[in-house]
Amino acid sequence: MKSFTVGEFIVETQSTFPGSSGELSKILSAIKLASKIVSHHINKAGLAKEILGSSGAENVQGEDQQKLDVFANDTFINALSARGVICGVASEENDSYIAFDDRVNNDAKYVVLIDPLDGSSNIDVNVSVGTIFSVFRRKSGKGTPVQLEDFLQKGDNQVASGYLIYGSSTMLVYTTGNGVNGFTFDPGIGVFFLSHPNMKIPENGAIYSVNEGNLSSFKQPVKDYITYCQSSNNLEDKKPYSSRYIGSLVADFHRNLIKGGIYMYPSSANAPKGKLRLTYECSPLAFLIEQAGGRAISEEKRIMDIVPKSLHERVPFFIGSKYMIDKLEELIKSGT
Ligand code: AHM
Ligand code: MG
Repeated sequence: MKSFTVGEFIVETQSTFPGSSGELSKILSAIKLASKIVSHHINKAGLAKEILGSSGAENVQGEDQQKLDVFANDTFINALSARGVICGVASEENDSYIAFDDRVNNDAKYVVLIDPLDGSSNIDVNVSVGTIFSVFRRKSGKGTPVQLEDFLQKGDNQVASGYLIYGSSTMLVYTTGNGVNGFTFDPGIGVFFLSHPNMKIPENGAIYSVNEGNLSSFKQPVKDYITYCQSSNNLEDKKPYSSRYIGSLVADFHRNLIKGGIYMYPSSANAPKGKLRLTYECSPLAFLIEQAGGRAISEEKRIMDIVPKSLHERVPFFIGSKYMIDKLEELIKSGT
């Protein structure tokens, strides 16, 4: 079988997008370049003390920014603006969106939303982290300054989404609405190769991923679902599910995508809307999981149906294998 690089794969599949102008390919190419730089930096983190630790600043949500958060944010934004293919970007690390107002960028039709380094508090302990991105067609007219409404679109409007996982190897996993494909980075050659074509999440799984430290303040149906996961009635072999929680969303998601499982970040007393951000984390992963045959909900609603009211809005988040989400939803709907 021919071993495709990301670039070759994009060219090969471009004909499946009617009216394709090559702009989306250039966006993916910018993301690919930035991810190689970030990946290289992350790999050096244990050796270079100037890379590790807090930058001393907080982001808009009052969370401590790591030095690598700032580095990854600048690297992705610079790579995206340099290509002249998007008119603006919104990042989890910035208060507001950035409008690229030079003429070339202003004529572009896409915007990007990005979480440049998710799970960055794990870097100091050598645990996998990730980058999550999503691409939308702008609503405002070409040639005019990008508007907030361009970024506040429901997940169903996504043109592409994906993530980078900086793990035992670095991988790019993305969708443009035609299935999900995964590419593994070969650091010797500096190229991503197609390693996981047409990824599908198993319809059922045996892994649940949730921060159980918050269990006492979850809503009753979620508590009941966790009890169900821990019971001996789940699988044909009558064993409880395994609990696996890294605390790094992309890593937990990636494992469950491959093996089958459910990831949950429910609402709790301290976090009435959960922790994760609809725009930068939940929507892009929801697009991916649906393309891979799974489901993503926020209690009663499908994630992809929710129109964000603000850039940094949080939602309770449940994502994974179809039958596992079905079971959770059944408990939520019956209001146990
Ligand atoms: P971040 O965007 O500030 O990195 O936070 C998101 C991370 C996710 O990667 C992870 O799943 C979650 O926060 C873990 O939160 P908790 O420590 O509350 O379980
Ligand atoms: Mg994040």
